[in-house]
Amino acid sequence: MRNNHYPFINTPLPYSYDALEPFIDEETMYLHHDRHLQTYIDNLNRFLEENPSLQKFSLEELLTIWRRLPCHLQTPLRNSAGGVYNHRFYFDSMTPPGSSCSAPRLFKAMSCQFGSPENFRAQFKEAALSVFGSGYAWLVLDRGCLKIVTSANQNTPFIRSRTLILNIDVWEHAYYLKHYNLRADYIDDWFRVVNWGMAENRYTGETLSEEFR
Ligand code: MN3
Repeated sequence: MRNNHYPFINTPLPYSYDALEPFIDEETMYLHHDRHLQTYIDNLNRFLEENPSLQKFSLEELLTIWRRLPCHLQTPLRNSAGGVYNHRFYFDSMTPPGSSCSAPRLFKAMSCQFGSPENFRAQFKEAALSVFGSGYAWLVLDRGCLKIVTSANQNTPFIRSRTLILNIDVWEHAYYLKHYNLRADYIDDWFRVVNWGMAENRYTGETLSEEFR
């Protein structure tokens, strides 16, 4: 189900709440999707109710136009639209363990860019660990180069020249129930459920339009 315009609804996860066990636990997935993401969706809808001239924009458009709005509207829109986009992207970036397709072209590019997929993994983990407080680590394609970037809070590294390929939510609510304060263990477990097929499609551009739900 695609839902990319006001009024936003919380589309179901593409797998069951317990599908990522034992790496990401059912309760975390339920709370993260049905409570945390729902709150961002509610906040975004409320914001757009109060600002009807913005209702015509898609989620991605909202993430690019916020800078042009009056100051007092920028932060609430950036937080709520970013919270919806980043979470959907995160949930779509995972798949039940053992079910992922391969990503031959992406892995080849990783080997060129980072030396090897293993080096990519180490650098990505380091970046995800380096986020102070709440935020995300991302793998992006920026003008033909794979890059690892981080973002704070619900900011999105969403600019025209970039293709977003993967993200990991490192807010504590993403892992605290199972991994407590051990973010490194959560990152290792996240790597066990990465949807490499989705990442490959994003990298090659095959589902770009589908992403814009
Ligand atoms: Mn979250």
